[in-house]
Amino acid sequence: MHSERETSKLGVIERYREYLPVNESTPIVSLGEGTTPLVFCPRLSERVGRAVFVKNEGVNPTGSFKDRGMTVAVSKSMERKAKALICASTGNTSASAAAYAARAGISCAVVLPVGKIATGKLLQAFVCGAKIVALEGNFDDALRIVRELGEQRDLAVVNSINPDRIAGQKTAAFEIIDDMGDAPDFHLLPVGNAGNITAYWAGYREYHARERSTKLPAMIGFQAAGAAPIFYNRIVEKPETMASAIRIGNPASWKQARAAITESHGAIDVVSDEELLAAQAWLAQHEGIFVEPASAAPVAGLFKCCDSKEAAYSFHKIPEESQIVCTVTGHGLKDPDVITTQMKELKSVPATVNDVRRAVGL
Ligand code: AN7
Repeated sequence: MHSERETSKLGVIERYREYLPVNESTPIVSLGEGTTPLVFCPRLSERVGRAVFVKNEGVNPTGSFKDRGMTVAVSKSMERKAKALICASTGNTSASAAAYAARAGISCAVVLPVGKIATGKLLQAFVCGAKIVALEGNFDDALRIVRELGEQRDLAVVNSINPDRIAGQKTAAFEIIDDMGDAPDFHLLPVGNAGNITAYWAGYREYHARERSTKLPAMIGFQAAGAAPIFYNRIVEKPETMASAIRIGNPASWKQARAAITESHGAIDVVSDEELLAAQAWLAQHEGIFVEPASAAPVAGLFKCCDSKEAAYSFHKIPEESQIVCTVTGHGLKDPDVITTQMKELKSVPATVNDVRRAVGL
């Protein structure tokens, strides 16, 4: 049986076709990405004294926001009859590229910094049949090499330097406006290679220009303290953070991120690894949303704005009636090792009601 639509849920290309660089002859490669929940978070809102919503991108088909851009980048690559896909990645891009390549029936190579990819992401690339290259270098080295290979050979580079990726990712801003009826006042998100902050700002501006929203949010990005080139305004040669997704020292969309921050009257700030882990645990325990460490950055950042006078965007600039959206970019299950190290060993109990009652302690 062949149905007109490939999935029961509209993918972002079908939902936002008129805003995307596709035409009749573009073969659509979709896994039903996008249309992710915008979750009002009552306890988070109470803690910071403002209405906070979480845009949960971890529920995309491969568990991260990358799928929005990948459906467009892979569809366009198929239209251009590319021979194969290639990307550098800190993990999520490779998981997404591998899945969409499998869906399209095209081969895919992923170049990854050796030993620095979260387990779940590596498994995803492997199981989808991608050719995995473990590079003796960091993400920035991987991206440099992939760029060169893309120029030399007939390979479609599906990193966010590919404008089709940014075009797809801007649909997240459209969804937020469609759900809320207008843009929020503040939009907080993690920043690594800076493609996503660029894409959101493009999306917000585009909907605003088409009069789908009256407001434009202030864009506030958060980098890991040990990998914060935009915050410190210099390349970081050896970026370090346990949030491996954003372990990036020389972001490709650096200038565009700066423009988004300046034009939106936003800010860029840093959060420490301890703050990331604390925010990850807090969000899981108080709102039931389990995200990977990098994705906890906007929540950690929100707490910093709230609690610290040193924050780049302290709360006196965020009026109490403000609406705040935090994008959480990837699912917590992608990086189980971070949590496993925090877990105590489980002691077993005999299989009797009394033993279980005692162990439950309720
Ligand atoms: C969970 O997969 O760069 O600022 O190669 O996986 O758009 O780079 C991932 C980045 C945030 C940062 N959160 O987004 C890759 C990669 C998660 C991520 C980011 C990434 P950008």
